[in-house]
Amino acid sequence: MDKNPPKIRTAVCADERLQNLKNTFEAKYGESPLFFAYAPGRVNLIGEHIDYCGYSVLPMAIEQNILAAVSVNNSGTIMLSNTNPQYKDFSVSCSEAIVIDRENPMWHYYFLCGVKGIQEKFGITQLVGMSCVIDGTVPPSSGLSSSSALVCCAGLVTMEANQKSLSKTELAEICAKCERYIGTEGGGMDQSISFLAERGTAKLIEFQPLRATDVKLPDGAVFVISNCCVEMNKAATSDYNIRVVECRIATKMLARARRLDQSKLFRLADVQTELQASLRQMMTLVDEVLHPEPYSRDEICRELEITPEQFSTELLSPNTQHVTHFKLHQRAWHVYGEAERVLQFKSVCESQPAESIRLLGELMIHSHASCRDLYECSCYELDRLVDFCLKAGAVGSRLTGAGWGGCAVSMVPSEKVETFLQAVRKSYYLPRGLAMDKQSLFVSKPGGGAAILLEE
Ligand code: ADP
Ligand code: NG1
Repeated sequence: MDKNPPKIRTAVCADERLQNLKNTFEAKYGESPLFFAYAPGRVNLIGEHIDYCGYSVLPMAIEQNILAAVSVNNSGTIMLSNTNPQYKDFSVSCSEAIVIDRENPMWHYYFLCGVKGIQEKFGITQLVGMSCVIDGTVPPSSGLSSSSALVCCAGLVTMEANQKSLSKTELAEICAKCERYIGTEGGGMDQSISFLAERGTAKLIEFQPLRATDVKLPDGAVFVISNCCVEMNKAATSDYNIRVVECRIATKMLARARRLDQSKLFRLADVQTELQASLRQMMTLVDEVLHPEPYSRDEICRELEITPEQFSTELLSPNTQHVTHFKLHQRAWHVYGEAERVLQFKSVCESQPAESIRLLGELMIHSHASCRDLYECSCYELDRLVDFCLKAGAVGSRLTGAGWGGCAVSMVPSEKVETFLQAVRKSYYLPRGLAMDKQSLFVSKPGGGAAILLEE
């Protein structure tokens, strides 16, 4: 396979959105931008809530992205503005330490996460001043990774403005780490696909070491994204981190039951690696060791032989200190089952049997059921939407991204797309009076990864 990976720097192409952004930039700062940069959102086809457990996921980039126009200035200040008036102007001195307020996850803090990531990577004491205008088309808080697209775009912009150079893999790793400053203990899928995506192909993303492998999707079907229009902001709520914590505790409980050194194991994948077991065997182990009733703090402390203080400081995160009960069996069962479905999905795409589309659809349906019933990361509207998508002709449909709202991704035979879109409009959007624009119901093809655009 002789394939040249796309370059991170490319020439600017004339484009209406870029021109509008350039005009906004000039009106705001009285000068032209030096360069543009963008980072895409993503849709995860399968593999939900398993990246932070160490398991591979299978996303593709979408066309919607975060685009920035940037110039370097001598003001010693980072100035941020946004084409969406909902996101207010912000500026910060380059000589101040970057502080990210987790209690109040405003838009500019996501940008500052990216700045901080690059600053730390290179130990930069004085960042250059930058003037930026941001324009985003990824629907926010909808499971399509608008936040990571913003963090990745900010990381890329900061690297370029400070005349540093990094590979896409390094950028992905830095941005996965620095987005956690906002408080969400994410697993790295979003930043990885935002940088490593290539037009025309979905990717299997593996972690430690980070790798992205092409996955050829079958001909004859397309992926349609539909937004249930319930927004869920991860950083402003604790649901996401509660799941991360439950998986961490389940890891320790399984490790202890098999006499492994629990202090060294943090992710469910670590236990599997130590035991050299199959995913099926791990599910049997979950059944043997964990009970389905929620665990209290006392019970966990007793089983793990740790003090309540150790429990709070070593296992919980700042925004999960209030949680009293933890569902360990359900969460671990979902993770191992979903990890297996990712491998099956990839294997069907590789071997492309006659029944590929039906098989992939079934995996998506099982994935959604597991997210809904075991991981409890769906919501009423999203479940309704998934049901309507299946009734409208999708062979598979499931929530995508963190969940608790946001988008579903459906696999639809190509010849049924038009009737599918009509039926979903009629059954979900019209009765609820919801807008049906490019943000809420659209066909998505695998898009390319983040890039810096320079004028020739
Ligand atoms: P997602 O699932 O889309 O990543 P999150 O709730 O994690 O959702 O992040 C959404 C947050 O990202 C928004 O509340 C906002 O702070 C930021 N964000 C998203 N899109 C933009 C944008 N176009 N401009 C500025 N900030 C944005
Ligand atoms: P979104 O959908 O962007 O909120 C989140 C995490 C991912 C992954 C998915 C669930 C971040 C930045 N992203 O994605 O790492 O765990 O949920 O599969 O935390």
